Amino acid sequence: MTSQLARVITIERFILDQEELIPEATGELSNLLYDIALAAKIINSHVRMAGLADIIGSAGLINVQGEVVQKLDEFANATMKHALLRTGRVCLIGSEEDVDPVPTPPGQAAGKYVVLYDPLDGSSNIDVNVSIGTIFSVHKRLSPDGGAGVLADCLQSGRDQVAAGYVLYGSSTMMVYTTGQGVHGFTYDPSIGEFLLSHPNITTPALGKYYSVNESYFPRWDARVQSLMKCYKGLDCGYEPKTSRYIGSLVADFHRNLIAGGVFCYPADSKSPLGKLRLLYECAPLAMLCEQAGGYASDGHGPILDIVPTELHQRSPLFVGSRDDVRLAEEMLAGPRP
Ligand code: P6P
Repeated sequence: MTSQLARVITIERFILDQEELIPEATGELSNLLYDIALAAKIINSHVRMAGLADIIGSAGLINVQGEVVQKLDEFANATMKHALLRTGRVCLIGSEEDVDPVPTPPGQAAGKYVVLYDPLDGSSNIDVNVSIGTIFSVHKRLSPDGGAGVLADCLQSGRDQVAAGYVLYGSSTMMVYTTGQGVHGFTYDPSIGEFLLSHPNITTPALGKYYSVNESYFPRWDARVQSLMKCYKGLDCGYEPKTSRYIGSLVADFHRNLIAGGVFCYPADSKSPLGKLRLLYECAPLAMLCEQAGGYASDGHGPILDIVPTELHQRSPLFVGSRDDVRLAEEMLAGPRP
């Protein structure tokens, strides 16, 4: 039994081991990651109950006031805020669910970190029981220590993130994160309420087997994007054909491609000139994770991580995943219009 226990590494233990590798670490980032892991456990418990809410509620088995019937993405947003804004580690959060950044409450100590997140991406998939996810990005504040943070603290390039990660509420619940020392995945064991190390040092193949895109937008794409997708299918350019896999839930599509190799594309199109996905709390954190795993993330012309944002909710086209597959996208989009 002892040997088995010795092999079980909780996310808390792993974060602490990682912290010990950095002499100047104060432990604040470690505690911030614990806070996010706790929020993930709470969100997970409600996501797992979502399908039963009406049944449980109508049976009067639990009080359906407040949380259970509250929209899950609003609940996830409230849970992340509660986990982050009262700890003294964070001075500001930016959420997909809030128009403006949310500072620490008056009288509450403001810390040195800023957290940007999508609390429950793909929440429209909940009703059909498709995997969904939470995505987060962590920066150090630029404004002077002490008071609450300001918008400028959010508008930093992805290259300056100190941590990034996601929680995937899938067939199992996983938390995957990086602090710049590789990408590590943890699977939730509900029997003990812990995230356990299951995927240390994730790396993604240079050439992937999958391509992920919403093919129904083909008529809206620039001709060069149309040509790129034909290449991924193995048509017209001698490229090894890929298998199409598109769940329509960003974290689920990204995670499959990260592990198995592949490229996820959300190009600009005639209706969405900057695509649909948000730079600060979707594209940038996934770009950091992907590059840490040996992949690459581009807006079609250059690294996602080099884009300096000007707005909290700005969008960006996204090509992310296996390095060579994303580089092909840049080559094809740089070429002359066919
Ligand atoms: P489309 C879900 O609504 C989401 O934000 C991402 O999770 C997903 O990758 C994308 O939108 C799907 O968008 O236009 O293909 O439905």
